[in-house]
Amino acid sequence: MTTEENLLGQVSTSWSPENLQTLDGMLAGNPIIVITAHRSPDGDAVGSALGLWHLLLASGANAEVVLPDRFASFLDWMPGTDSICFHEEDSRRAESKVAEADVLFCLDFNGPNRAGNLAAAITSSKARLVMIDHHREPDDFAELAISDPTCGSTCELVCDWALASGRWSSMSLDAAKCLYTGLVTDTGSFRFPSVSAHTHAVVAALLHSGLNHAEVHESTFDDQSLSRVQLHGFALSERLKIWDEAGIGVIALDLEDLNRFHYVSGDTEGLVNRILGIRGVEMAIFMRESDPGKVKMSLRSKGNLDVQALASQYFDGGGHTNAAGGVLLGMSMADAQAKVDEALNEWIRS
Ligand SMILES: [Mn+2]
Repeated sequence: MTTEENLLGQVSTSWSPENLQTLDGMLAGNPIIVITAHRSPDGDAVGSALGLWHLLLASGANAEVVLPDRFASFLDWMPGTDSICFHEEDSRRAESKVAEADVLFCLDFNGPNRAGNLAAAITSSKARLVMIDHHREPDDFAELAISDPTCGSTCELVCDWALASGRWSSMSLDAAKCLYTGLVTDTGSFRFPSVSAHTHAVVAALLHSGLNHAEVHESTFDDQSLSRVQLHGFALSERLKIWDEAGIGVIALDLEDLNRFHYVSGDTEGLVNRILGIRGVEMAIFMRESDPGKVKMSLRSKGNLDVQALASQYFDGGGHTNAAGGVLLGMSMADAQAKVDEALNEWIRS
């Protein structure tokens, strides 16, 4: 038995024989395929989109990747990024591609509103929609919805599809690199509870296909600018507030802080996990003023502490039990911090 065959019994149950058959039917007859992912695409969004794209191209499909906006530069190395059409750079072209698609893959998001400015094009597209995602509480918008909130990454679900549909032989080195990137970034380098034996088995299968995982890790994590590293140092030493009793750590960076360290998109990635790494901290919150009057939030937690519930109740957000995001609109950083203090006090009391 090959490694791939050994894995087949463990693929996400979302890939039922019926779902596999439905997707096979959708892909028959050389349709125009467009692959998209959520706005502010992260490693899993870009990785799953490009990974699926490479897999489909290898079997001769007519496929393109269209994303709402750019991703952080630490993902620029991924094979295929030059071919992506970005809505924020050419909205007309992006919208017409989505409109003319026969099959539209929606990866790593579970409702059109998560696709930013592409949302309207997705909703009005004549394409048959396929959602592949692992966030909780999906909207009912896709003809075929593969939703597995127990799975650590969308890339794992795409790997499962390659295994279960018999397309693993199309797994090129480029596809493997992209999919591994999502597997490693969305699991905090395989540390979150969502990581399973199957996750590691999928990685083993990628390694059997020739993947150099160390190279992916270096390209993704060991290529940071000095100013980014210094921004992290500043944030941790000057902007971290610890709620000792509650085991909560909060970092807030305003535009002035960010400008001082020549902030570019992606520079604060990972900072929230540094907070969570502090002894006694069970919940980490990172706040960043992205525009005047707009504060973006990242939340992380240990164990069963549910930051998704906190984010959806107070910060107009959502995500997973241990990793969530949110946003506060129409307030200064000082107001946003007051709002967070108030929410946390209420949360602790409840
Ligand atoms: Mn994801």
